[in-house]
Amino acid sequence: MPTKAVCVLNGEVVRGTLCFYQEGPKAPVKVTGEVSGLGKGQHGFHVHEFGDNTNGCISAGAHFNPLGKEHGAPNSAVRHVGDLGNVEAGDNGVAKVDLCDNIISLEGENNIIGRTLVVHADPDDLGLGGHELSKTTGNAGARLACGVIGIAQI
Ligand SMILES: [Cu+2]
Ligand SMILES: [Zn+2]
Repeated sequence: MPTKAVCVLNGEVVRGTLCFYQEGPKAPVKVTGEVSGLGKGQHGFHVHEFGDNTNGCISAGAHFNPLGKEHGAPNSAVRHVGDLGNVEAGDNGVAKVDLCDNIISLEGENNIIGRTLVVHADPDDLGLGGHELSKTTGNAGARLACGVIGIAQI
């Protein structure tokens, strides 16, 4: 059975809606949608551990990392489950998202439903920046907007 999930990102300026679609248990998850209100360029894009926005995006905790790995690029063998890399905004501040990921899932151990999607102020260096935060957060800076990933209507 295919599964669908949705996330509405809410920040002071940054907004967005993302859809998640998975054909079956072992299939990749397709992520599509749009984020607006961004500065031009790349912005870190991750699933964080908790679906908790009590004190804003900071309550979402660290990157979703059930296997205790280091931070990395989406296509790296070493990555957090929640590491989706970057989204890139154009001159108009809008990032179109259209990616497919083999690690996140909408069921099982890597299930992201009920966790928080975060868009950051800065680019995610994908673990390669040599900064003290590169191996934990990609040094992606402040959390501009976030939203809990929930089960979508069919
Ligand atoms: Cu993040
Ligand atoms: Zn990470």
